[in-house]
Amino acid sequence: GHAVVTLGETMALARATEAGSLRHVGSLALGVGGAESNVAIALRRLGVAAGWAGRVGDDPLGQRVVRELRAEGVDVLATVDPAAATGLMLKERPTAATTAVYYYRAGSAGSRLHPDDMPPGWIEDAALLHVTGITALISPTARDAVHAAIQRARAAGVPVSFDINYRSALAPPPVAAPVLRELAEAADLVFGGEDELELIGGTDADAAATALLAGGVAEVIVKRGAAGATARVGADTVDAPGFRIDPVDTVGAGDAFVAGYLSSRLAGDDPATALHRGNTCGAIACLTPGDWEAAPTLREIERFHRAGGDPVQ
Ligand code: KDG
Repeated sequence: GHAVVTLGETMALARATEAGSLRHVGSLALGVGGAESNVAIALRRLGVAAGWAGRVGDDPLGQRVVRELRAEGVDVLATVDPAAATGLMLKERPTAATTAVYYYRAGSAGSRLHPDDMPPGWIEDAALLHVTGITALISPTARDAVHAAIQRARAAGVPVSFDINYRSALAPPPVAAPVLRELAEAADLVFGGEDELELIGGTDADAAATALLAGGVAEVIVKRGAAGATARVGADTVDAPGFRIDPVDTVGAGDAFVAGYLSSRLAGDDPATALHRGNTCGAIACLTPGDWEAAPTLREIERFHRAGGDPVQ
């Protein structure tokens, strides 16, 4: 079986190759992206078997999604949905240092994900299920699929990892908060930024983490980007610094962080070691354009640290 299984929407991704408004830029580079498949690919780079389930349209972009994920060694369970097109995401660089994202995914094939898309055994035989809040907010059937996946994992004793991954374009905070909170409460590991934890916890990130831990979540990992990350595990709090880099594209860094952390914990490492790997993967993922292309292998991690990989103190 797979070590890690995940489900979600992977879209075609058209990225502006120069800075400027999409009103004016002349060219786009084509690729694919999706938070869950980004994690699956990043896990594969780290030597962890990973499976991804999702829907694609009966179109060339859907074929591109499937080919790309398979080329990265992800075990792809794709349902080809003839009733809708593969979703699209446009990435703009309004200025050299900023990124903006536009979705063309309403009613997409990926958003038509359904609980029946995952056959018996697919989740039950995994070492871990990873889901995100994105999938829960793209459609009612996709939300059902996430809930069904979590229930099946729990029934089979498979640990569940949940990355809050709030995307404001998908639902306003009052709509998203209860949906994301319910999923977090059902997970064993919860990843989120401070804003995201605050969104689901009502007060501040720390109080939200404390409430999740009191409710039975085993680990809450607070992602702080360049500032590093904190793991709350039981009564322990472990902080780890980020690394000094010149970021080119930060989209997808959180996914690489999650893959780094999970791969390390699945290998039996302690939270401090897992945070160090997660932070390293997140930093390296920012060094080239693309949501997942720069996700590192273990050898690239080693090279990054040998080259100086400077923690931010
Ligand atoms: O985490 C990166 C993702 O946000 C990106 O790859 C696209 O899945 C995506 C989304 O919904 O924004």
